Amino acid sequence: PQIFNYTFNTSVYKGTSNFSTGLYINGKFVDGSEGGSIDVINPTNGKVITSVSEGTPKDVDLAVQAAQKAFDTVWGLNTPGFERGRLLYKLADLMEQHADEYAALEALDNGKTFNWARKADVEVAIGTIRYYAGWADKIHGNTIETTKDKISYTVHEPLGVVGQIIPWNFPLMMLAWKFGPALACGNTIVLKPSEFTPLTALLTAKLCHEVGFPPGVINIVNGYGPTVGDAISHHMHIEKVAFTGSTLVGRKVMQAAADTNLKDISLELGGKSPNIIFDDCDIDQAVSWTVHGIFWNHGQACCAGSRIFVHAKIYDEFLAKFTEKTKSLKVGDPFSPDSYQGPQVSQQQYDRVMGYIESGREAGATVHLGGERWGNEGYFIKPTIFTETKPDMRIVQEEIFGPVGVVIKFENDDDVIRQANDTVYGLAAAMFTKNIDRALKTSQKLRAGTTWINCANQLHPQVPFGGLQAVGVKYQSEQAQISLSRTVNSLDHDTMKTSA
Ligand code: TXE
Repeated sequence: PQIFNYTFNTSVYKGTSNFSTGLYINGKFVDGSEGGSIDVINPTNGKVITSVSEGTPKDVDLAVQAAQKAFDTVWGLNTPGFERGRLLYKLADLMEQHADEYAALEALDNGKTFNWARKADVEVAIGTIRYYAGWADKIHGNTIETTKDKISYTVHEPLGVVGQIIPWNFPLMMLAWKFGPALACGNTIVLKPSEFTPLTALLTAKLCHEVGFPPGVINIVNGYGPTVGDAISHHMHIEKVAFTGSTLVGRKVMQAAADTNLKDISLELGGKSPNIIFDDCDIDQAVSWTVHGIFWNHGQACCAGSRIFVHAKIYDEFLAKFTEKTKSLKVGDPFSPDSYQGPQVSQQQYDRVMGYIESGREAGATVHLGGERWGNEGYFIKPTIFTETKPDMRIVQEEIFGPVGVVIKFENDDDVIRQANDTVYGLAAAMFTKNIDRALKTSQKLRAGTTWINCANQLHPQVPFGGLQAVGVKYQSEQAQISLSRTVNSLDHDTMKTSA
């Protein structure tokens, strides 16, 4: 396989990257069985950065065989939890040494800004691996009294070989969310990164090799969804698939499980999260978090607060301040220290988001701000605000997954709860109010896995993340979770620091 050898010479990061672009199977970097390759595109200018080896269903088979052998001989019940934890801690430490390089690769490959990648994606990824390292030797069963003469006991056992299919919006963070729990529990892995953003997964394969995970414990097969992803979800010897991506493909993964070995699945599929601005909030704080809620990561976040409900009494004031703050967001080069927003990840996503903007216009909504491309190369879209929408418009109902928010007026608490719950999704919600009673009552009535109060998009390894309805189910743990974050935080956009 080829070596990716790249020198970053930017104002925020100078350094080199050097790793194989092959598939990582059984502890070795190899070419795909048919010798194919996939171009990796820089979304800032549409040019090819490098290419990676393309995997095939046959390579998935080889990876599953290696993973099964590792599970049966050197991992799973053969390796005590503290040893699995030790390797995971070592991986986290090594990732930390490469933190800036990781952020630079995400900026290059995905288009997210270096600063946000460093403070959010990379920090959360390292924190996640460390968090699960700590769990590895603390997974216990129960003893259960039955009759006078007997007891029963339960043990938690790893499943075996697990498949993991991840998207392009948080390439490293999604990998960490999948790797951490699976490895801590003793499973072996066949992971497919997104064909759009494979680079940080390949750097991680190199680091896992250095850490000394036994061959076969971790396997990475680059490739396309309909070939490699499909082979993973249909594989008879994969016991579980953890998938994050579109609802369309989530259904296919579920169907494939039903058609084959009824493997376990976890799906995390997206959202259209409400962001509620009550009339008793601190407006400046609400504006700041609302901007972060919808425009962070260029709107490419499953929990993005894309439906912004504002109480009629403060609608005009909020909209004016929200507009002003949005106008101040700097769009541009992901490596520029003052950029807030870079390009969308791909031509495909650019077209998709622009299509939604067009559909909003055609349906009669008002483009209050933005609504057009930024610059003349790459996949940049100006932060966009729609007003005067109707509840059944596609821009109100469907996940746009771009920097596009809709601002909707409401009259009272019942009205906003009804509107907020008028969705097939149920991943997250945010609200802004100084009244704790209202906050807690409203959060109980919202159909959302996570509710943020006076903050938004807060992700912590120790807090569960998952949702209801068509979002998908069960994440990070085997139990469905609802969590309410009741912290009151403020956000400083310039330093990107949050404080309690
Ligand atoms: O996702 P896909 P796309 C949503 C978001 C976005 C839309 C489309 O609304 O605009 O989905 O994005 C793999 N069998 N989210 O088309 O195709 C694919 O290779 C098995 C929300 O890029 O679902 C990639 O690795 N796997 C989401 C992964 O699925 C298949 C993040 C996700 O890509 C496959 C991403 C198949 N038949 C998109 N076809 C979130 N929840 O954050 C594709 N894949």
